[in-house]
Amino acid sequence: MTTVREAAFELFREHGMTTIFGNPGSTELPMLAEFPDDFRYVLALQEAVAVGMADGYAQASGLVTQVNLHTAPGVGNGMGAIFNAQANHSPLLVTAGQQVRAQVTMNANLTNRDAIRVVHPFVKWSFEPPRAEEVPLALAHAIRKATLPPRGPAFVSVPMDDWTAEVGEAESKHAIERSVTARAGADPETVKALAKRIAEAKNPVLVAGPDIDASEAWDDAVALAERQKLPVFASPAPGGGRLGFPEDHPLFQGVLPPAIGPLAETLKGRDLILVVGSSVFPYYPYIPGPLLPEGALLVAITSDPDEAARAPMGDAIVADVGLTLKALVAELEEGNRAEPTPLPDPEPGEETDPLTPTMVNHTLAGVFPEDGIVVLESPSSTLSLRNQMRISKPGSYYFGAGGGLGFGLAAALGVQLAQPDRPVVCVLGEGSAQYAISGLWTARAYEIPVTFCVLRNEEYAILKWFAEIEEVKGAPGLDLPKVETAEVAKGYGVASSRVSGREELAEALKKAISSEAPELVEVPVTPGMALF
Ligand SMILES: Cc1ncc(C[n+]2csc(CCOP(=O)(O)OP(=O)(O)O)c2C)c(N)n1
Repeated sequence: MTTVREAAFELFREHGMTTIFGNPGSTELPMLAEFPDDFRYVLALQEAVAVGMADGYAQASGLVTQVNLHTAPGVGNGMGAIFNAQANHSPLLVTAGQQVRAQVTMNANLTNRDAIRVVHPFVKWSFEPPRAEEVPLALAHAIRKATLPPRGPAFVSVPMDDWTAEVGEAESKHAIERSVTARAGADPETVKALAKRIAEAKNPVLVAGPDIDASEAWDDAVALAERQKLPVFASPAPGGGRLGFPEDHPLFQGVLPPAIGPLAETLKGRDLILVVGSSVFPYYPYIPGPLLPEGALLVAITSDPDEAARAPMGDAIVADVGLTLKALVAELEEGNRAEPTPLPDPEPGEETDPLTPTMVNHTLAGVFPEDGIVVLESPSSTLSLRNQMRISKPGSYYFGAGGGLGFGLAAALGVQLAQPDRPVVCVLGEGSAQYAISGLWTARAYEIPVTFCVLRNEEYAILKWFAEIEEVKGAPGLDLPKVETAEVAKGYGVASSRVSGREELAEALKKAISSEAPELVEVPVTPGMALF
């Protein structure tokens, strides 16, 4: 006989889930008892940070990742980050403790009274096993749900007295040993038909989305674009949590605007729009217009049946992105279209005092290591960073596709833990940094050597920009004077500096990037949007 806890940890081991993120309470202690030596527990001081770290770790490692939360209030604190993980297609096993079974019906203190419903819209599956013996089976089920396409969070609530219950072989051994694979290619006839459409199109375009990166299919996307001389756009930035195509490639034409009208306008004159690994489209804000330019056909390849079903226009093929790209390349001959004009080199403009966000991103690009990774949450300068840095290696860019702030700082820690040999630079607006600021403590406590670059513009710049678009006048709460992020970092034990001028910034970034400890560099910048 073995206990639920022994069976669960064996199951986690089997799936490589030996890093667990969390914030514990009394209801979670029984799970953590006699914590095995081959596991590591990463403590966050607030649950949104625990979930955000797990999200970054899951995406950057490709492993389903557990985050353990404290019954109802812990789950509540983590909800915004669970929403983000769903948008990021991040495979998470979210677990939460529950009262002992004998006290659930009477709703004793800390009972998660409707545990299954609380997280419901943000997870793929939500469950509380009816018997302690079924906990390993439920965890195995959730792990599979999280990893099957589309990947995303799944939730299990575990009554705290379950962990010491005994389970027999029937409930544990088979659950642990099973494997389920789901990389399914598209129907060969469908691929042939699409290849023919591409070959015959006069002015086709490829839109590369985040799931190309998650499917490790950069080479296939490049092979397709090069073979058919397809101009390539990145899917709109708000939903583009990862990059699907090298942004310094001569065929790369930029990031699509995220609103309906401007997006269709950008693709004007195209007769075939092939969207790969993205929803169609992650629109925001609402700027109406035609969904497609006149005369254009759209075909999306996605592993997410929901993305295929909810798209307002175009055809869709639900299949593994990488396998389908490979199959398409095999069907296509060299195209002889004229290649598009490459994007001009990024221009940072003049050095100002304070620096523009564009100059900050340009300076970062100048000192950025070959194998560096950017985690970005600086809303008003997202496009500027993309343009100035032109990131061109897979697995090198993470951005919260859900739009819930707090992802950036937390996810950077998870990404760094998953990729310990690659330098991680986390670029944050000073407003965004505050949503997960206690993550700085985790960075210091676990010696996670992320470089945080915080842009201080003393405002919620992007909201002022939205206010203009929405014709909102006189809204309060959009200014952010005197948030001393560098000082706050010191309080958490993280070395920090406040710099001004290009040279000082470059030096500080170089030092922080090469340091084996986390460091934070705060740089005052001009207010307003930075689009280039
Ligand atoms: C959890 C959450 N709360 C609020 C928002 C709304 N919001 C979007 S951008 C933004 C301002 C971010 O400020 P900052 O990081 O300083 O970036 P800036 O716009 O100045 O570049 C806010 C509050 C959000 N996206 N997520």
